[in-house]
Amino acid sequence: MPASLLSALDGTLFIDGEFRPGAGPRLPVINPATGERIGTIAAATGDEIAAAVAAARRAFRPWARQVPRRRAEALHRLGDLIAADAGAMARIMTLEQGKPLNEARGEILKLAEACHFYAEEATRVHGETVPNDQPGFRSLIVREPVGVVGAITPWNYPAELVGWKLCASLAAGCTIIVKPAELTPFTALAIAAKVAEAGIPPGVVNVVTGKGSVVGQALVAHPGVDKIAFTGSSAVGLHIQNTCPTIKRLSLELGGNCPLIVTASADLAAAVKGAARRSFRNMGQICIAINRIYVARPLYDAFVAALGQAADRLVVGNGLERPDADVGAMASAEPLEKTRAHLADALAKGARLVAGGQAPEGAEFARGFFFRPTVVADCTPDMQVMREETFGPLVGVAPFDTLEEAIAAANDTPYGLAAYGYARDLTEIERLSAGLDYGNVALNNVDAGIMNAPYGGRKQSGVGYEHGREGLLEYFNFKHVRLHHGVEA
Ligand code: TAP
Repeated sequence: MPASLLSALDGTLFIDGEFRPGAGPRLPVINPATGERIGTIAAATGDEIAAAVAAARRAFRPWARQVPRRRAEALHRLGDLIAADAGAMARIMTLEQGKPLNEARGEILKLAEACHFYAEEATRVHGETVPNDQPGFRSLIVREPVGVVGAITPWNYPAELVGWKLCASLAAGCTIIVKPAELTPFTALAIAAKVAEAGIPPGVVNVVTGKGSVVGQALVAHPGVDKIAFTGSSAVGLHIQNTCPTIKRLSLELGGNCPLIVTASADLAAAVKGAARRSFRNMGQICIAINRIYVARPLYDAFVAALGQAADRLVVGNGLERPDADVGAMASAEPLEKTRAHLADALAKGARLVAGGQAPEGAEFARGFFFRPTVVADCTPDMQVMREETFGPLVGVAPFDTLEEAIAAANDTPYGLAAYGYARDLTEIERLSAGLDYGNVALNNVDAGIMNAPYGGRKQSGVGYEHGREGLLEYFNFKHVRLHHGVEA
């Protein structure tokens, strides 16, 4: 099934409700677990990008005028179709991204959930009436969709990060042009196939492929795009902000360097379990991955030993052949090289290798981008792993003596996406929740994002929110309608 679906999507763009062969040069898409080419994408040309924007503009007013209930029904249909085909869509994701099949399937099912969540939210968009100082007036605050959205997405969660933008756009009455990452385009095209199947009108959703610096940048520059919804690195997010030639709405979900603090009162076993999950899931290629861990000195040695053992127990495998592996291949050579570089830097500066540190052995790993989950201890603040986003399966650990010191170290970064804490003492819990300068703080758990609460970063981790009512509001303009009706009673 995926082989035929993949060949049907090969080299296509989804514009104005139909798949068309791209006119531009072809770029290869590689299976990161084997190095094999799985297909090609077409680099969208200027004319094709213009056609996608024109289609989205044409579709905008009719879509925005549909009653919310109709848009909600379309999103529910989309969610049902995606969930029904989760197996085939997951195989496409594993083939292009490397994550184990079971995890890819979980991501597809979460995309389906996002469709249903935003379908429900679509019918609950309310306005406000605001009191006036003078009698005979009424002020209405009305929410109107922003217009045409350009969505630029990364490769680590190829379905969800497209889906959050697509579902919120459609619920709000916006239309959208998606530019997925060059590494993982087929998941986005497979979502477009479901959009067509769901009977969503032509032009409401469009997918154009190609290099971000060309195709993504063209969406940023295009006067017909009203909002850019971007998820990716802080460097590219800043570039987009700096190069946007006209005023347009921007939401930027960017990189992180996320700390975990384990206090003296913590449940050690729970903290180790949480640390292993959030440091290494998806091979650490998560914006909210734990990069660095600060542990209260009385627990330090036991924590480091247990985390090393937990990392060693994780099963690395080819995600298609080992659907239940804990982690698969990394998505490309680049994050693997960065992981190796951060590891070498830490070891050169005196860190102690506790687990991992190399690629797994065996012929099955020879041609893919594999690496063992890696723990380094006795880290110091000057090490890259403690300062920069690794975006790979490497975590640094350091001891602390006072909670103030740990919170200060945790906050001493340009990033502000997510932070974690384990503590049982109520005072410590309150100090962590108030003191951590992050958009998401998870205490005694490591799942910082849930669908119905806002998810966004501070500082260099971005502006704007996804998820929750706040995420949907990002796709609206507010209009103040001040009416003089003259009735003074
Ligand atoms: P980036 O290199 O920033 O790429 C993200 C997207 O931007 C890709 O589609 C890329 O296209 C495109 N792009 C590149 N240059 C562009 C330009 N000049 N103009 C417009 N678009 C451009 O990030 P990545 O390596 O794919 O993803 C990893 C990063 O994403 C990490 O920093 C991670 O923390 C962050 N991330 C953040 C979040 C949230 S919610 N905050 C979630 C996931 C990931 P091509 O790849 O096709 O060139």
